[in-house]
Amino acid sequence: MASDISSLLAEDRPSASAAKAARREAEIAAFAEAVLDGLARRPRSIPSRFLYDAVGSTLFEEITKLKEYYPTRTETKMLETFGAEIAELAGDADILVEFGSGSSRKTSLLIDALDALHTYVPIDVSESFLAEAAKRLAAQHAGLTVKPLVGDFTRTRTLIGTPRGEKLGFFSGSTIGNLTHEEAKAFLENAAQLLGRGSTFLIGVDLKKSLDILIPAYDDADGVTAAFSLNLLARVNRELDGDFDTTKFAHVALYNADKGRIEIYLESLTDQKVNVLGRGFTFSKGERIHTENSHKYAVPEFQDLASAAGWRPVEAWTDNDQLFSLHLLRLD
Ligand code: AVJ
Repeated sequence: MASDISSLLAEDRPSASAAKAARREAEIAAFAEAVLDGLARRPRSIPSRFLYDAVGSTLFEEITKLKEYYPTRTETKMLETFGAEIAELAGDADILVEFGSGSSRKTSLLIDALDALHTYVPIDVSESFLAEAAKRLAAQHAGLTVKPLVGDFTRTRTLIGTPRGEKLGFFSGSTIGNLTHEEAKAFLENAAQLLGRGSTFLIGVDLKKSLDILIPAYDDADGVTAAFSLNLLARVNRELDGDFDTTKFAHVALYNADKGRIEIYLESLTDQKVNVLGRGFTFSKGERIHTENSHKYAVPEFQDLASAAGWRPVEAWTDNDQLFSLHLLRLD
């Protein structure tokens, strides 16, 4: 098993570290383009995927432990409760393909429930996260072959190096909520290509609910979510020679009922000018940068979207408080 993940762990190999440096450089260039572009546009926006650098990923881990943030703990509990049922409906899946190597706790619960499983393929852009997750899961599940794939799972077109067999896809945490309906449909179509006919797909999707629950989940009392958002500006300062004063921006989370989504913004608290890579950007007081969407779906709404992308809804589970849903889809 060690040999399966060794390519990721061999950071001392010159070719591996050169490739890693090249990837890091490409990621900074992509960040630069997104920021310069996004700040020049109206309304201003920066894609949410840039929230997850090392600091952002650590802060997101903290978010998942907040009392206000129900999705992670609810979904974990649902995997405990419905694991056996999910495994039964997923047939004898022997390969688990995870989109974004999420919390290994959730993945572990699913792996435990799947008797015939022999291979686990996590796909993630973050090489270090991937190596960590791969190592932990390989250690926890004797006999499981782990074959990590570095890449953007919305763009991954083939599962290189993956053996033949019945595949189960797993996309947890309502990460699909970051995508617009159109993007989510394109993602589901791409996943269908990747997983192939006869495969099944388990997706965690956050439900529409009362704003009394929803808003605090994205604007907690301790300000952890605010710190997570503001880290995007700190990242600009770190990587793009920016001079954002993070005390002069506020985290704003609101629910757009028309679009069925939480929208997150960074709002300028004053008239100010900010420099990024030698370019000046002026903000007037109250002006916002859109940084994230988190779409919420009623069960039939998500089933319609999945069907439009070619997947057949097999089963949908919800928790007793109707906070979160797990959808099992099949590609006939
Ligand atoms: C990682 C996209 C699932 O939308 O709930 C949480 C991101 N942002 N708090 C979500 C997030 C602020 C999270 N997802």
